[in-house]
Order: sequence, then structure tokens, then C-alpha cells
Amino acid sequence: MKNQQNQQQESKKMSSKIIMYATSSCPYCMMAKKLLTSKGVEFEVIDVGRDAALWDELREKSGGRNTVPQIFIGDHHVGGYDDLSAADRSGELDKLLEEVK
Ligand SMILES: N[C@@H](CCC(=O)N[C@@H](CS)C(=O)NCC(=O)O)C(=O)O
Repeated sequence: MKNQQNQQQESKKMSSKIIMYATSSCPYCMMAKKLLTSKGVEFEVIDVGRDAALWDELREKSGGRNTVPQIFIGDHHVGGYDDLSAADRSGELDKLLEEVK
């Protein structure tokens, strides 16, 4: 059952252009969701919860980061909420989002 869920997440993940690893109780994740939502884009949230395999995946994909959120736009690893917010202020976020439209 767990494998099936992971496979479903895996196949969804491969088709999504914007992915956020998150937990449901994380305030930074909520702020990141709010910012992306304000941009009018769709994104997939992978709730890592206490799933050790998903945390391993998050660390591997983000070069060893150990916090949520971790946000990916296309092949680009944006980082956490601070990084997303900085990218928004610099204008880079809009460019990245344009590339995956
Ligand atoms: N500067 C980071 C802070 C992220 C952060 O501290 N996230 C917390 C949850 S809100 C976290 O992942 N803590 C480690 C853990 O839950 O294991 C960002 O902007 O994303």
C-alpha cells in the first residue's frame, strides 16, 4: 500500500512543473503556498510528514537541505521560503514561472 502511494506520488511528481516538499504544520510552507498561489500557478505539494523515505528524497534533491519547504520550479531548485521570497523580490521568480508555463 505504501509502495503504491509512493509510486503515485512519484508519477505525479514527474508530471508536475512546480513541486513543494512540505509538512502540514509548517508556517514557512504556508507562506510559500500563499506566495505561489498569489502568482496564479498550480503546484504540487508533497507532504513529507514523518516519512523517512520522502525526507531522504528531499535531502537528496536539494543538496542536503533538511528543512521544509523545499521548492522546485522545473529543474531549478529554488530552496526554502526565504529563497522563494528573495527570488520574488529580485524578479527571478516570475522568470522561472514563465519558463514552466
Ligand atoms: N529559512 C527556512 C526555514 C524553514 C524551516 O525552519 N522549516 C521548519 C518547519 S516550519 C523545518 O523544516 N524544521 C525542521 C524539521 O521540521 O525537521 C525557509 O525559509 O524555508
